[in-house]
Amino acid sequence: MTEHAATLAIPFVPGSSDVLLAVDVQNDFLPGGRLAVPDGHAVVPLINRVARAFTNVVATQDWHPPGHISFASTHPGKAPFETIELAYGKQVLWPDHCVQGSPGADFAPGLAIPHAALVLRKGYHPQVDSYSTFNEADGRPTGLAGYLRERRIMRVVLAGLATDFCVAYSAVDARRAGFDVVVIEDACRGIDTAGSLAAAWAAMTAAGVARLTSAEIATPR
Ligand code: VGL
Ligand code: ZN
Repeated sequence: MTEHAATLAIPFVPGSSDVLLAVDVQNDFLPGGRLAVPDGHAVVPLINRVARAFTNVVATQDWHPPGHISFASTHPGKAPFETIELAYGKQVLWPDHCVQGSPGADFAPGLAIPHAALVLRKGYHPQVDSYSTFNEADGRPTGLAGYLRERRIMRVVLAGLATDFCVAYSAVDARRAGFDVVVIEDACRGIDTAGSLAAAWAAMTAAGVARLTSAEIATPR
């Protein structure tokens, strides 16, 4: 899939057919968390600021049961950041993170998007991971595309953690689902394991994902 991203008018003024998708801004992905994304806390004030320009905001949470298949601790002899082959393909193994109901799964305390109308949780099937907020690793839909279509949303604007996993997979799947897609690049941070960050940007570019910086988004006074 090679498509050219639409040229965006700057300043970018979010409208009623745009949604901001705030991806996995959770304690475990912040410095000090169990799967800390370097500089992950830096996205919080940027997301808070740009979110004020959006009437439609959806927040996502990585939401794993204890003993989830993506946890290295579930696989004897395996260490975090090793990979294994599962029925649905390659799986990176992670430290235990974002366990359902644990403090690490909570939103970052500074995240201020009270107008988020939907909190979408994913990764809750014990045997299936889900980086993408649209489709789990085995392809089954989360329901987000249907929700957005019913709300007459045409364009998905993403920010959050981590650039190379949940943001990138969500952005590419949003394109596949037929949405226009924009990533706010300075409002994301990556994990970057085994070249994942460069691969993610290449996949997003090939899928026709556009990029903006947070300063290019018109924010209300
Ligand atoms: C994520 C690795 C494992 C993410 C979630 O939110 O990007 N990355 N689970
Ligand atoms: Zn996860």
